[in-house]
Amino acid sequence: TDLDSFITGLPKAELHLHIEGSLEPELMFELARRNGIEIPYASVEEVRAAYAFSNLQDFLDIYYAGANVLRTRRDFHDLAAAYFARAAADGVVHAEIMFDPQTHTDRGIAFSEVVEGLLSAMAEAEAKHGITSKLILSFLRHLSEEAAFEVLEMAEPWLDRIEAVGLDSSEVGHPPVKFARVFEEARARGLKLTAHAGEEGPPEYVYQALDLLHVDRIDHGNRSLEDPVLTDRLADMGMTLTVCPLSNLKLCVVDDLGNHPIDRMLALGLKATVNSDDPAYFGGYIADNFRAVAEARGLDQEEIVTLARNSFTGSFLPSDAIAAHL
Ligand code: ES4
Ligand code: ZN
Repeated sequence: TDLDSFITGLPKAELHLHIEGSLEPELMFELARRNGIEIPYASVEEVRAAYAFSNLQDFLDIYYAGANVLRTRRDFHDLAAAYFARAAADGVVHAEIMFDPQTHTDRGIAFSEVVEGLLSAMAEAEAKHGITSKLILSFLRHLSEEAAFEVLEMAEPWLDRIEAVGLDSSEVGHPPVKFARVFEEARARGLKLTAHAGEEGPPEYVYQALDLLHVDRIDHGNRSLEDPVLTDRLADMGMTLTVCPLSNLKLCVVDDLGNHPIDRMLALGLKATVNSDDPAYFGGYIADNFRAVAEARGLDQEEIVTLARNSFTGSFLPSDAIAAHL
């Protein structure tokens, strides 16, 4: 359709993507076979049928189990290569991808295997698809701050190839303040900062991400809208929110895409972007997210263009590269 080709043809940056969340069932089976691992599913259809979630934790349990098939540098390369090919087809020209090292190092996989596999796929994607990319090392917030410090130390030899740190996993009960010191350390090392906040957690967690973590971006941020003072502050400071519509639907952050706040966010002056989060689990890549929300909320071309433009101005690219994309 015209809307499809308009969305796909619009150059976009993806700012909120968990690479482990791009593991499609077909590749999960291939890696299980290659690595001699048993998985609790008989078919791709059975895997997809298991992807019905009523909240974030429901999803996380299945997402961490799925990641068990990822073992070698080649596996991480193949995972990311498949994502980049799919993203390129959707008109993504720049991607800032999160990875969860603790999901792998806690299973005995070396940090070097994970990061070298991802970096080689990133270099290949630039040559093959012209996609530029950056890595965001995300700490698992259900684990301790001490464990996060250990990851940062493990990452030391690669810090020149890691753009930012992030904070993900189970939000409620694990407020940003728990990671204030490790974020301070990351900032001192010149890393950019982002954190999931206000996905399931209250507006208070968004305040903490701003005031205690000093983040450069907020991942999700939906629940900020419950607090008009916070909403005004985010708008005034030009804070980028990396919103993920199909994720919001699948994790019951919104009950229906017809009630998704994406256009209300723009109308309130918030710098919202559209992203895919965990596309293999939530039913779509970035163009699917744009299309779903454009149809459900009746977005006009100007709103769609604003969302795409925000993805570049909200990226961690240097200002000359941002200008070249606008
Ligand atoms: C995640 Cl949607 C979401 N929220 C929090 N943590 C995550 N890790 C992967 N996807
Ligand atoms: Zn996320």
